[in-house]
Amino acid sequence: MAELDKKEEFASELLNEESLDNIHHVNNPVLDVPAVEKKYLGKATSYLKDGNKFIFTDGKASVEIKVFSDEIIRVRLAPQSSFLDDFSYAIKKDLDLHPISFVLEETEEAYLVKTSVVTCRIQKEDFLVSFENTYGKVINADHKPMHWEENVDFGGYYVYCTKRTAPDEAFFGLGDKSSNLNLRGRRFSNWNSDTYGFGFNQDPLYKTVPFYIGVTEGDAYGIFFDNTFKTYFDFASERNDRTSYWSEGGEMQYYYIHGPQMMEVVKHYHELTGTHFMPPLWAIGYHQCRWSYYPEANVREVATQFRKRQIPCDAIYLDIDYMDGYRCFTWNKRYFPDPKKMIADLAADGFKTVVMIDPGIKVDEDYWVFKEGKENRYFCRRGDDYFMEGYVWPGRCQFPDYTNPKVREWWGTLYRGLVEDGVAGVWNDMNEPAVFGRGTFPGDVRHYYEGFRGSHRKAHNIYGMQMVRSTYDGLKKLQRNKRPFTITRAAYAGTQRYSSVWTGDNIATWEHLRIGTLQLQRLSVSGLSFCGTDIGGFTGEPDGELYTRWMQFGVFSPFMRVHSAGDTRDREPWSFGPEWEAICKKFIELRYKLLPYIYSTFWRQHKYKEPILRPIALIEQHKAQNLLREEEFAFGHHILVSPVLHPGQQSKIVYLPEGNWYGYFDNILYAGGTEHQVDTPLDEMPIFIRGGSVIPEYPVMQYTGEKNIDALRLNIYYNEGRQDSDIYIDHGDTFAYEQSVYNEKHFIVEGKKDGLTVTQNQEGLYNERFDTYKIYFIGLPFAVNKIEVDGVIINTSMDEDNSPYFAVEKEFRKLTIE
Ligand code: MIG
Repeated sequence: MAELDKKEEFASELLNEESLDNIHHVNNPVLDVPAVEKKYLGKATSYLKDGNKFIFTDGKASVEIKVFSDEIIRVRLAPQSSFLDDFSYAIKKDLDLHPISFVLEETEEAYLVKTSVVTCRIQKEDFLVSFENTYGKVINADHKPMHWEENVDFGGYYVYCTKRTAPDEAFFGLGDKSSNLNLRGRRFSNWNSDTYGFGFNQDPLYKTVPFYIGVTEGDAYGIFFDNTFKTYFDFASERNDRTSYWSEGGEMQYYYIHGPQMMEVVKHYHELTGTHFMPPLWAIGYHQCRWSYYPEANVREVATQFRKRQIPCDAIYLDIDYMDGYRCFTWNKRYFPDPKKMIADLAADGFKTVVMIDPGIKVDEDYWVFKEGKENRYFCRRGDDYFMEGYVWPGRCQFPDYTNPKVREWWGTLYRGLVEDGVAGVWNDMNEPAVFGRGTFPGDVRHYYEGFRGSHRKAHNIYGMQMVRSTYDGLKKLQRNKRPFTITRAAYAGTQRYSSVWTGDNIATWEHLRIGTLQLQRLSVSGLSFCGTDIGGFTGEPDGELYTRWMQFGVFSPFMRVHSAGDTRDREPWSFGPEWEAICKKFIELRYKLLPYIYSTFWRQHKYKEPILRPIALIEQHKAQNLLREEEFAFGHHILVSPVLHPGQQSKIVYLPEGNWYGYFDNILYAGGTEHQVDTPLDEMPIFIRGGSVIPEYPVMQYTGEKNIDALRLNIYYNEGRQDSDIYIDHGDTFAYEQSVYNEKHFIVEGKKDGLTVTQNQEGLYNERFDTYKIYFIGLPFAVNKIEVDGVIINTSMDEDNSPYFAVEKEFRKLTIE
């Protein structure tokens, strides 16, 4: 088998190094297999219609075009005309997509599959597939016909698609890549890998999301190449005028997603792959992690310090050392003699406990998890039926086959003890899967793959996703329908339905802070919105300044957690001395003030499929320079930030999208659509609020739910013109929101030179505990004479800080101020 591994390695090296047109690795004598040539589709000669599918053939091979909706069209290729089973782990089960209208037209040269917004053209002569909008503008087109090559070693085909690339075309998405936002000019591969201390442009990393967005001449479209084998993407890197994607197996199967807005493309991608459920409110608070906090006294001390120093924190993590010899679902009783008591005490003090669970199960006949797994044949086996064994933290291990629903069910139940102990969330690591020494499983390992079966070559990239899916399902049952909190390192497209993600073992350097800002923006537009980096850097040691600047970025990371490797200096917010502590505290407090806004932004993600972090390109794709901007980004619709990425930086240039923006700290008004130079003192970062926004704010709390809100503060930023805002509130913990038990408030703010109106309407069945809003107006360009709420004139109130506000009943419909 070692030889086979080597061959595979060699083949992939060749794929990386050789010209795309010369990938005849099968002709290479070292690989010692017969020569096979690339085959291309011939002439499209006839077609069949079957519901919303059309099957075109050249006499030998077939291409299926399926209309999922007016904007989403899937293309599949079957070299011998027999399509593979139509099954995908990425696509959500309860797909609710229907085309409004579609027709097939045939001309002398082409077949045209038309929906109300896009035409898919299949050129008869050469079988080239292209997509054009209703004005006849070609948005995306094959450069060559789809092609393939027989895989003599494993069966099946290497499959290829090559598209034309416009001179101005820019590329976004692809999940977890540590490269510039615009991917043009680079080649990537997808093979989930444990990449400790990865670098800029290192590839592949931990996750696989074979979905990208192209933007040319202001028009955006998406391609989702739903193939779980090792896949490759070349964005005009090898040849300036073409973009290719290919795979080492499986089917050429991709979804074309019509824009023309990038935001629409991302939304449609979410229609296929789902969104993240509403996280429990505590999951978006501040989290403290370390490899590892132990023994118990150490965990308690960290918690005590947070409360003593009045730095908010909602969760503490236990990394692998809490286990007994790294056996999953056990406790090291020497370090944690009474975990239930410890967790209960922490909970009483407002801390949730999150624990790590890895896939490797120690081979140990006295360990019940191993015994159950062995007896029930739950562990993965090699091609010839021997167990898949490999070394990880516990020593010699076997690994559950999470692609089997029975195994997932079993794995889910294993969390019972931890849940009974009071554990609130689970962190799944090493699920690329990672194996010491050899990297991962050999290719011959077999997987059940939902009954469709396959080797590890096919299951590798979805292994981690299925693991965390099983964790999610198990927790959901055990916690009686409370919202689970899960986090995973490995992922495939669609993992957002089960988990949040973090970017793995980064490094405590300024460069890595910058890489993190790129990764999180990219993950967000690739469907994995609930994402974060190890704040401060996992390996290596930050100084106070880097740590603090990273904490500032952390406030605007959807997932906010400090984590670090154990052999490095302490990383608690107070570890760098009082000056840094004060700034970190201020920023963690800011996170807690913004919680209702952040929570509402998660709702916009869950319900309306809008990514949480939004690159400037996503906001304003029509301006060519914006396709290269990557330091500033929006956090939801109303806040724009630009993290400080250099030591000693005194000021930076920030581009603000069109509209008006207010500096968060000084309420200074900035005109959008242009760049501004702004100061960046250490205790501030550039944060801007969109004019016309309604931003809800909570008082600072030490943990979510610490205080009842008796009046909700709303900051309303004046703007001339109209702006919409939403606020989402529920009780923060169950799935009752699926039955409309929530409150969604819509505000419309309309400003004129001498007045402002705010209208509100609400939906949902949840009734919050508070009755009033405390409304603060920011940036009013006129002196207030009169404020009228639903026809009644009201007076100004003064708060403790002597700032004027208006106390308004939460049910108000219309407020005018002049
Ligand atoms: O081989 O559990 O990325 O967050 O602290 C290292 C120990 C295993 C890698 C994870 C990291 C975690 C560490 N893990």
